Amino acid sequence: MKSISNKLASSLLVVGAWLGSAAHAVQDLPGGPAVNQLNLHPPVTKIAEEQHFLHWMMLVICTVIFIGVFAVMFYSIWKHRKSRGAQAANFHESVTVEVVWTIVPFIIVILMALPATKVLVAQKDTTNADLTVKVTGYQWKWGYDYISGEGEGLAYISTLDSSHRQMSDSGNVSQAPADYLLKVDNPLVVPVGKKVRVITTANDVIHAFMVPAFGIKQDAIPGFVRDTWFRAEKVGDYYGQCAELCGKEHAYMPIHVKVVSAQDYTQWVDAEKKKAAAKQDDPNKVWTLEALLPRGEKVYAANCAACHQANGKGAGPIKPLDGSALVKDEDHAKQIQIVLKGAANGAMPAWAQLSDTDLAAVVTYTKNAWSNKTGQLVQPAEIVAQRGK
Ligand code: HEC
Ligand SMILES: [Cu+2]
Repeated sequence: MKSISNKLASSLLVVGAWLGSAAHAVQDLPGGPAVNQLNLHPPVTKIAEEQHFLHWMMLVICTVIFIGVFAVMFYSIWKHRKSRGAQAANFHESVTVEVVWTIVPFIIVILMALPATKVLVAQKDTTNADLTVKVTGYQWKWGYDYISGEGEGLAYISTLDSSHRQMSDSGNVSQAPADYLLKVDNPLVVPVGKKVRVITTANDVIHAFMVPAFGIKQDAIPGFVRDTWFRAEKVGDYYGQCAELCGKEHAYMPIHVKVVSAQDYTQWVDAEKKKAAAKQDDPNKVWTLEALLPRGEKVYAANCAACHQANGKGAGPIKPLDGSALVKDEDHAKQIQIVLKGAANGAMPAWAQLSDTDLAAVVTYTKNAWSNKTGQLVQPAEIVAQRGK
């Protein structure tokens, strides 16, 4: 089956390559999409391998039946045509024919359903996981929380690299790298050979967590939890995307899963734990403007620039922050409330999931960036006070 599928896929690829040869030199991304790719992604889990087998087995069976049925049909039409004086046979009920055309399709269906059911049941078996990660879909980023197993307690947000977003906006993709629009700041890191249970949910609208190389795709629904699992068998980088239309930035919420060796995973967990401890900002800490601004600039680039632009000018219904009376106001409450709760029915999203210090930093940044040189400083304590309101 493998060799048939590979041959078929590669001959289709030749046609694809010929069609696409005029395009500029994009490269394959190992673990992600390939140029002129027609076959499924190379499988990295047993489940994905089984899915490949099912896909090609069904396709071959259906093709054989299709060719067989149509060959008999066209041959009969041609052979028994009127101009040759064909006489229609005149008989009713043939027990033999009826038994045969009931039993043969029944056997075929069973042959297809048995292995498919086996895989389906295996896909749904999320028990005995070594590691459980909760994946939360946000408009438009992913949140990863390590719920149990090694790394328990780690939690972070994964967002598309802002330089890729800018490249997309500019329309100039001649220099696009192989991981164009798939590069994120914080990939999901998991150990090789371990069963990882993924619990999906969402914060706003329905998203879907999909990694083709693992053969997984699971809706992430607000107010519900769903789960799926994978056991990656090869170290490497694997890519996917949100697979449920979730709004205007749907195309910009990629998934990057980094599969590493057990030792590397332990090292990564230790490093992340240390980083998290160091970052554990004290919301009562009193910051200086110089210390808070660079942090605010980073938070702004990662979360706000996609809409408000790096230059703070906004666009269309997205209000400019540069020169905004609200942003420059001495009274910080209104601006903090908009940032915490969103505005215009979510057109301006709520950012309550960011930490107090990150929020204080980004509000402070917008109050001092561009032409807004107000010199105003917002402390994390002010964010804490506004959260309850
Ligand atoms: C998805 C697009 C989007 C993102 C991302 C976004 N905003 Fe907004 N923002 C808007 C829109 C749209 C408005 C206008 C809302 C309205 O009409 O009242 C707005 C308004 C605002 C306002 C009020 C401006 C005024 O003059 O009334 C502030 C302050 C603001 N955003 C801050 C931020 C900050 C800080 C971030 C990042 C943490 C951010 N925004 C991220 C879309 C966005
Ligand atoms: Cu989505």
